[in-house]
Amino acid sequence: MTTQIERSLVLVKPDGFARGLSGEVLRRIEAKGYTLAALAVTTPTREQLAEHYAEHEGKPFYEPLVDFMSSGQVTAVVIEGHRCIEGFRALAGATDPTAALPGTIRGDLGRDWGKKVQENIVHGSDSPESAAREIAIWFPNL
Ligand code: IDP
Ligand code: MG
Repeated sequence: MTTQIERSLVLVKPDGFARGLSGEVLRRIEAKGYTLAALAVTTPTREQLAEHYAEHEGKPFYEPLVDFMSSGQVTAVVIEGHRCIEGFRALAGATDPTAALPGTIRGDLGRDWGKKVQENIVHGSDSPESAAREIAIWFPNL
């Protein structure tokens, strides 16, 4: 019997990419012990983002979120390791960077800029189902 090693989709969002924080995010992922299965720098299309953020369609921050996420380059990463979905969410910290605890990516590196959407450095899948769906969007050939 083979054990399925868990995978998660991580994005260094345009704010993090523009600030040169891709390396710092990758450093924390690798220091935690997860491995990298795929890596790409890309400027997301609105179509890609509509798929990726389908669950948020209709929410007040949805349009600002798509505007923000399509505003520049991102680093897209597939990480691997047992319970890496939960583990990366813990590394990332709370969605609101002001509330995110020091020690987390968002808590250490992010802040509120008074915009309609929280710019919070990273995305991480929140369940195995989301991870499979999101990995297919960003890495269709994986
Ligand atoms: P997550 O990224 O922590 O999983 P989600 O609820 O999936 O958070 O929201 C997706 C993204 O939308 C967040 O990372 C953040 O950039 C933005 N966002 C979520 N909730 C709000 C909000 O209440 N106000 C502004 N932006 C938000
Ligand atoms: Mg989410």
